[in-house]
Amino acid sequence: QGLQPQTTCNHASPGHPHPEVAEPEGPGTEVGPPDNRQPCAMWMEGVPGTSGHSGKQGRDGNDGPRGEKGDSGKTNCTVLLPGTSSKGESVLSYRSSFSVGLTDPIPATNVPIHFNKFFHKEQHHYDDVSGKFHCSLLGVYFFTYHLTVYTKDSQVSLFKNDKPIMFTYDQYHKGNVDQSSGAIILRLESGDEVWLQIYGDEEFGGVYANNTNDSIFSGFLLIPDMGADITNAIRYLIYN
Ligand SMILES: [Ca+2]
Repeated sequence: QGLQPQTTCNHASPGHPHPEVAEPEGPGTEVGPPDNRQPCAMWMEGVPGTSGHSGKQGRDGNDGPRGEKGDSGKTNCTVLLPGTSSKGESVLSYRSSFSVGLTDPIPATNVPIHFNKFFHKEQHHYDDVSGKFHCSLLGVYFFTYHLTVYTKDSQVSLFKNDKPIMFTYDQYHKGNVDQSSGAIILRLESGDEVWLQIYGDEEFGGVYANNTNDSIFSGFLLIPDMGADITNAIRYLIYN
């Protein structure tokens, strides 16, 4: 009595290797309902199914571990140059320019003309005490002047370090107001000085100025030579 051993395969074809399977013991034997499934039909693999659709994109992952602390950044370089003003100009402020004038005629000859009217003197490289432009930044400079001449002739020279570089002569004509002008490009080293002065006796001192007639001397750094001055600045810092 009871359930007989179940077979896993109802196939009864000849040669089927199920020797251990026992035959039913006759009528009345309770056997389960016939199972028509044939999991091992013909002993051949089935055709693979088609691939499924791609799944939805997953959510973002969790944050990763904290990274190691980085190195400190370098400090911005602001090297102070020797010979610069007390305001402490740095190589990053590479500027030099001035424009000065006169309020009155110049009586003195053979000495620097002291310009006493200031249109622009931001860096104070024009020294109103000596009347000379003082070069603090190595480079190529442009200088220009426009002078009013009145009552007598004018002969003016532009000096560089006690040597006249160029001359401008105006012959005054009675009853007129003349002008005399000049311009020059010079390469200057740090410490060089440039100025204007009457060249000759009083008879050449016709440089004039009043409320409506200006005499002006201007200059500016045209091409800074930054490489050499940076080298000088570093040398200055090392040996001072
Ligand atoms: Ca003239």
